[in-house]
Order: sequence, then structure tokens, then C-alpha cells
Amino acid sequence: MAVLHRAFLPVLLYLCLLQRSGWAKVDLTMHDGVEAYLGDSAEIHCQYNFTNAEKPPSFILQWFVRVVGNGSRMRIYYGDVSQQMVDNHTDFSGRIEVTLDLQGSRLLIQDVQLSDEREFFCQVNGLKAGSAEGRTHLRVFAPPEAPVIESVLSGISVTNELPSKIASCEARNGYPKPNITWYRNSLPLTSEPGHVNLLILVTKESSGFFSVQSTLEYKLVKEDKDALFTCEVSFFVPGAIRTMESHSINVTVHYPTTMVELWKESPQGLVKEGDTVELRCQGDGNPPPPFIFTREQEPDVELESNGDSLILSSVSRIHGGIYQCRPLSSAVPAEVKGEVQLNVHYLDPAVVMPKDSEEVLKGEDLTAACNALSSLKTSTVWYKEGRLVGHGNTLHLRDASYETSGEYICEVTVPSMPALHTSGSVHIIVVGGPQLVGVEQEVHLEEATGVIVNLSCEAQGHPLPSISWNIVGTQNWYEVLNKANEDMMHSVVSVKVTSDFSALCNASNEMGNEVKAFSIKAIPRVTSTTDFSPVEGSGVIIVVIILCLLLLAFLGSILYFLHKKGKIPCGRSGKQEITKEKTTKDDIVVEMRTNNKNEQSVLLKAVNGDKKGPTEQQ
Ligand SMILES: *[C@@H]1O[C@H](CO)[C@@H](O)[C@H](O)[C@H]1NC(C)=O
Ligand SMILES: *[C@@H]1O[C@H](CO)[C@@H](O)[C@H](O)[C@H]1NC(C)=O
Ligand SMILES: *[C@@H]1O[C@H](CO)[C@@H](O)[C@H](O)[C@H]1NC(C)=O
Ligand SMILES: *[C@@H]1O[C@H](CO)[C@@H](O)[C@H](O)[C@H]1NC(C)=O
Ligand SMILES: *[C@@H]1O[C@H](CO)[C@@H](O)[C@H](O)[C@H]1NC(C)=O
Ligand SMILES: *[C@@H]1O[C@H](CO)[C@@H](O)[C@H](O)[C@H]1NC(C)=O
Ligand SMILES: *[C@H]1O[C@@H](CO)[C@H](O)[C@@H](O)[C@@H]1NC(C)=O
Repeated sequence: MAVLHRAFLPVLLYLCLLQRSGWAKVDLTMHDGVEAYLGDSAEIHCQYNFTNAEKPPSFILQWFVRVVGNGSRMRIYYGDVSQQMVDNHTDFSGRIEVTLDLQGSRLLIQDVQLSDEREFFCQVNGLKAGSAEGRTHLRVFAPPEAPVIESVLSGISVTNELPSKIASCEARNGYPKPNITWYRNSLPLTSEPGHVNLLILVTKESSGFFSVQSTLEYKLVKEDKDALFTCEVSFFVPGAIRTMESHSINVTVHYPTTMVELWKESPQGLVKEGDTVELRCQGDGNPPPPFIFTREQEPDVELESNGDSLILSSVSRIHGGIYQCRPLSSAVPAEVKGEVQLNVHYLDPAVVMPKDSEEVLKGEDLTAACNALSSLKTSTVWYKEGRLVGHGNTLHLRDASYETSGEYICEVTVPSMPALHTSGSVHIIVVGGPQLVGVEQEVHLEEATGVIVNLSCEAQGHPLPSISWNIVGTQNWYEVLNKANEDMMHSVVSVKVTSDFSALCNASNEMGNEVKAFSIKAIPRVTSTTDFSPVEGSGVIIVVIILCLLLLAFLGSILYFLHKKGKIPCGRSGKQEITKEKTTKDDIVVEMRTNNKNEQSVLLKAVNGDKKGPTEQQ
């Protein structure tokens, strides 16, 4: 210090001289405050000039800081014309740089610390030129870490009377103290007694930072289940206020059940016996309460369920009815319940009347009925041998014939539920006397002697008829076939024709008998014109006439041929003559002839009895 004082002496003297020589005065200004980020460098400016100074003065410039704790101040820098130095052993030793001239000084603080937030003094002592001092406050800023929000993990009930803690938010290590604001769906929450409490805990860390923790206590309502909560930290930075928002959280809100719904989950559509049915119950409460399932007719019998679903496996019609579910909670009023009606549809086996098999007399009527009990509308159709024979549950069989016999199948279906179907059958047997197959009751045959004829007799009837033969006129016969096929009896006898004989086929059963007579005329074996033998008399005559006509036509054509060769003269005039002559005789014949239909006209003429020779015609 001694060295310093010795150096100062001439300066002081000089300044004193200045002061004496005029109205000298120092004018000094500083900004009120200087702001800097932690770790950055800060510049503090001190502007001054010397008014009325005749020449640039000699002066002393010193920087001081306010000591933290007591109100005193401490020099950190000294400068005059001869020397500039930073004081040793202060908080700023090694961190500051000072520049100065006649207009001002600049204090540059590097690596600004939180402890640098204090008052800085700039003191100018111009001796005779006067002295002045200015001060400024250095403010240091450190943005906090991003806010961390934490929701309460457990659900919170709306029935709580006081606001409950729903989340907390912390912003750590900021400087100066940051603020925390809460938002619900982007709208800020303010403290509101009985509804919103904001509890703030500020911690000053040993490092000097502030950590702020805010707890939000909130009285939830059901609608808050969809609300999003966020917290926001706001903090000062040089010249501004900045904010940082947390991510958003939602709250598990517990609220009582006020409504319950019960429905059939599966199967879709109608339910039939044998199905597995799942009923599901759901309420509007949170958390979903366990449910109890009951049936309306037995409200006290709890059905075994699986939380919110009731499984009824392989249901039958007795499972039909009203099912109910309600929350298993005494807090929920009894009328809060869900209901569903379960209808189990069924189709019982078809019952056919008459049963199994039924006999009906030939010619009589029979009505069969097919009924299957069902919970739904049914449709019945009847089949016989794969053919559709009737609609509806009754089948009317009128005037039964042997064709009526057979198995009748009724198929019952449920149009609204194709999975349901059943069928039944009845065997109808038509009972009656024998009925011979074929139209004729009497058969006349002419057979060449020596030929073996087969006489066939087929009869239908129930009971099965038996066939007996009675053959008169020959012993030379034997039965070659005697076959029964259901209601059909077939018998064939082979007879060797030696002379005329008659055969009687008698088909009989206990209901009656029917006979078929054969009479065979033996003809001596000449030609094999046996084909014509069965033809009746009138038929033979026609054939004979046709043959005669053909013969006549043949003769006519020969004559015509001869005439053409010139044996018989015939001119155009001649032809006309003949025609004229003919006209008078027979109109039809003329007409036909002008058409030159030779053969036909010949035939007609013959039929009409014109026996004129072919020569005349031409
Ligand atoms: C103020 O504190 C500093 C150091 O902490 C000390 O050197 C100084 O003497 C104190 N001043 C007063 C007036 O107590
Ligand atoms: C500060 O210390 C340095 C060396 O340690 C020395 O040269 C200087 O003179 C000291 N300054 C003051 C003001 O004591
Ligand atoms: C914090 O809140 C206080 C009181 O509302 C307000 O004066 C201050 O400016 C706020 N600080 C920030 C950084 O927003
Ligand atoms: C609300 O919270 C639940 C469970 O924590 C989560 O699954 C859901 O995605 C959240 N919803 C929103 C909008 O954050
Ligand atoms: C008659 O029937 C027998 C046995 O079916 C057969 O062998 C024979 O050829 C038949 N005779 C005639 C002429 O049809
Ligand atoms: C046919 O047979 C039945 C029963 O055997 C008999 O009663 C009936 O008289 C017979 N009829 C003829 C025409 O032979
Ligand atoms: C010193 O000079 C006068 C006149 O020139 C100005 O009006 C002042 O503002 C100035 N003061 C400083 C501190 O520069």
C-alpha cells in the first residue's frame, strides 16, 4: 500500500490544482441494472466526463461490490494514470477485466456466478475536477430444468368431500425463483377454496438455485376423466419472461355407477337350444364394479358369472326369460340394473300321425299329419320318393291307389332359423284286391302249331296276390316265372301250341280276385304271317282293299306305258274329249286328274266304284 500511496501523490496534487483552477465537476452515469445469464460474461459500463476541465484530468477510478451479509463494500479494481490493478483475494480476482479512458470504464465479468448478483459501484475521483459515484445492480439468470409432472397413480373418487391431490410438478435449479402455473385443458387454474388448492414449496439449494414444487389439489367431477392437466414453469431471463410446459397427464377418476346395461354378446341373432350364450353387463361407473347376475323369477339366486359376462352353455328352452345384472356395491341404488330377455328357440322332433305305417283301403281317403312343436313359425313339406307331394302339416291322400303306397317323409323347417329342422315319416300301405296289369281282360291269339307261347300275368295288390292258372285244352304247359316284387306278383307260363286252348289267370288275395282270360287258336303252320293273325276283321279287309288298289295302279301304269309307245293313239284333243266325258260322270275324279296326281286319282276312282279300264282314262 505504501508503494501505491507514493505513486498516487503526484496525481492527487495535480487533481487538486485542477480543482483550484475552475468550476470543475464529474458527470457520471450508469444503467440501473445489468442482466446476464449464469456462466456468461457481463459488461458493466460507467460513463463519465469532466465538465469545465481545461485539460484532460488525472483521476482515480475504482470498482466496488457490495459485500454479501453486511452492508459494507469491497474494492475489486483500482486504476489511475500510472497503474491499473485487480484486487487480489476477492470473488472477482481473475474473472474481471477493466478498460478505462476519459469517457468511461467498462467492467467485464467473465463466467458470471449466482453470487455475482449484487451491487457494483463505479467511483471516479478527479480530485480538483471533482468526484462522482454510480451504482448498478447485476442480475443473474439461470433457467430451471424442464418441469416434471407426476400424477397420482391411484384413482380418485368424485365422492371425496375435499380437494384431493391429483398431481405434483417440480421445476428444479432455476434462478431467480421460477413460478409454476397449472392448467386444466389449457385453461389456467387458480386457487379456489374448496375446489382448487395450490401448495407451493420453494427450496433454495446449497448451490444457490431455486427448486419449486407445486402440488395441485383438486375436487374432481366425473367430466374430469377426460381432462388433461399440465403445469407450466415461468422464469425470468434477461429482458423477458419465458415458460416451459410439462407433458400432460390425465387422472383416473372414480365415479359411481348410475346406469347399467345388459345385452347378449353372442351368438348373433336368434338363439336356439344347444347354443352357448354370452350375456355382457356394463355400467357407466369407474372403476367397473363386479356385477351379479340373476334371473327375474329367482332374484335371490346369484348366477355364476365371470366378472361382467355370464356364460350359459348349451341352453335349452328353460333358460329363456329375463336376466338382470347389477353392480355388487351397496352404494349403488337397487334400481340401477340391466335387463335382457333371452328367448331360446326350439324345434321338437316331428310327430307324424298316423304313426310308422298305416293301411288304407284302395279307393279310400287318408289324411296324415306331421307336427313339430316349435317356438317359431314352421314350414312343412312332404316328399315321396324324393318328389314333393304336399305343403303344410297335413297331407290329404284321396282315392288311394296302389301308386299311393310308399313312404311319406315330412320335413319341418323354421324359415327364420334354418339351423332348426326335423323330419318324420309314415309308411302308407294301400290294401285291396288284385289288380291286373295291362288293359285287356281277354286276350285272343292265333298261334302256329308247335310254337311255344308265353302267357304273362302280372297283378298288383295288398296283401300280395297269388296267381293260379287254369289251362283248358292242353297239358303241355308249365310256369316259367313266379316272382313277387313288393305288391306285384308276376307269373308267366309257357305253353306249347298243339291245338286250340284257353287259359285263365286268376290273381287273388283275401280282398278279392281278378281274372284274365287267354284264348289261343292254333293254326296250321304255313307261312310266318302270324304277324297279321291278331289283327281284327275290319283291319284285314282294309289291307286287302289297299293291296287290290295297288295292283290296279300297277296295271294302269303298264297300260299307260304301252300307250306312250304308240300302241294306242292319244292326241291333245282326244284327252280333252275324255275329260269332258268324265266331267259328266264324276266331278271329284276330274278335279283330281287335272292335277295330274295319277296314282291318287286312280285310287279314288277305284274307291268311288268307277270300274272303267285304264285305257279309257288316258
Ligand atoms: C464485512 O464482511 C467482510 C468479510 O465478510 C469483512 O472483511 C468486513 O470487515 C465486514 N465489515 C463490517 C463492517 O463488518
Ligand atoms: C496481487 O498479487 C500479485 C502477485 O501475487 C502482486 O504482484 C500484486 O502486487 C498484488 N496486488 C495487490 C494489489 O496487492
Ligand atoms: C411469479 O409470480 C409472481 C406473483 O404472481 C409474479 O410477481 C412474478 O413476476 C412471477 N414470476 C415469473 C417468473 O413469472
Ligand atoms: C390417460 O391415461 C391412460 C392410462 O394412464 C392412458 O392409457 C391414456 O392414453 C391417457 N389419455 C391421454 C389422452 O393421455
Ligand atoms: C318264354 O319265357 C321263357 C322264360 O322266360 C323264355 O326262355 C322264352 O324264350 C320265352 N319264349 C318266348 C317265345 O318269348
Ligand atoms: C279265383 O280264385 C279264387 C280264390 O282261390 C276263387 O275264389 C275264385 O273262384 C277263382 N275264380 C275263378 C274264375 O276261377
Ligand atoms: C458529459 O457531457 C455533457 C455535455 O457534453 C453531456 O450532456 C453528458 O451527458 C455527458 N455525460 C456523460 C456521462 O457522458
